[in-house]
Amino acid sequence: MIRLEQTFMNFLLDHQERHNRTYNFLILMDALTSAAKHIEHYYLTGALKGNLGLAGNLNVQGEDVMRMDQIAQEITVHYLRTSGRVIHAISEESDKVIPINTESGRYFVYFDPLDGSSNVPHGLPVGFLFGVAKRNLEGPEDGHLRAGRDYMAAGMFVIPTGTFTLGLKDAGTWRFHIDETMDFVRPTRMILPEDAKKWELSFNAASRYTYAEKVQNWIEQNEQKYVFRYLGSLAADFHRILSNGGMFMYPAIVNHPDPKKNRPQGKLRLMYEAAVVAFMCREAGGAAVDETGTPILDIQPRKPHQRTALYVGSKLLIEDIGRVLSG
Ligand code: AFP
Repeated sequence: MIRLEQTFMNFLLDHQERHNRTYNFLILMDALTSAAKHIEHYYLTGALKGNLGLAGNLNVQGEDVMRMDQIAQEITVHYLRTSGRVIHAISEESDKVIPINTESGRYFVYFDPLDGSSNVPHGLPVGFLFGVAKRNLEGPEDGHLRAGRDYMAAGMFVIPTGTFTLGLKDAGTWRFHIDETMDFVRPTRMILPEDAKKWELSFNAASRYTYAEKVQNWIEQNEQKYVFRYLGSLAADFHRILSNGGMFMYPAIVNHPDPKKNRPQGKLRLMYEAAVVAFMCREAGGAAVDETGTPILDIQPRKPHQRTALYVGSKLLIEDIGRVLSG
């Protein structure tokens, strides 16, 4: 007997019906999964087609744009537009807020279509991360800069591994795998394991002496209890933490020998990186804080590309580091 699985769309349909919701979110998710499959296809054949190199320009953050970043951006905006459900989008690849269906759109989408660019030339895992918030349907629009606690869903595709993880507000975090027909299937509820045996720490170890002293001390006192893993691609590193437990961190850089390289605000972007993983983590029983110990999901963004430090993972570890950070 072959084993056939429930599809993502079927799972979501069931979810929407159980909660008496419209099908609009389903249409949006169809657009996002279609975009991810399309990007995955380009990524898999990228080395052959010369798509894994630089595009020759800088992005809004002043970083080199890869050819794949542009392809992923074009694909995602196309699918969001044709869904007819998105009012505005914020993307790491676009300086300005992207107007999509400004009259009839219903959702705000915050995304990074290809995060982890140092992995691109090697064809190794990158992430397509996104958060979704709903527009105010009654009365005037109340703005597109939403805190993570106001997201209704947040998810990530780890490309090109065929895995998709989605957090649904008050309904858990679920993982899906791509099947032979390119459908995402087999909903599996993700709960961070309480047993610390497999817990991992994930951070850029080469940067540890640039962190605040209290963070360095915490690492020194705790690192030997855990396994260390780091890929340099948030989606891929967080994917492991969700399965095994532990903590991913990208602390503020405050002690760099070259002060110009300090990043007191952190490196990661709040709206389409930190809040996305923080949302999935909360729905899986975990937590996330910034450099002051403030919950990531409570931070009200003041601008689209705002940065933050990030500590995300198993609740006990986040509470522990949170005490150190806020102390
Ligand atoms: P890039 O896309 O510039 O490689 O950044 C990826 C990222 O935003 C995130 O996915 C990683 O966790 C983190 O930065 C890696 O940063 P370091 O290279 O400084 O470790």
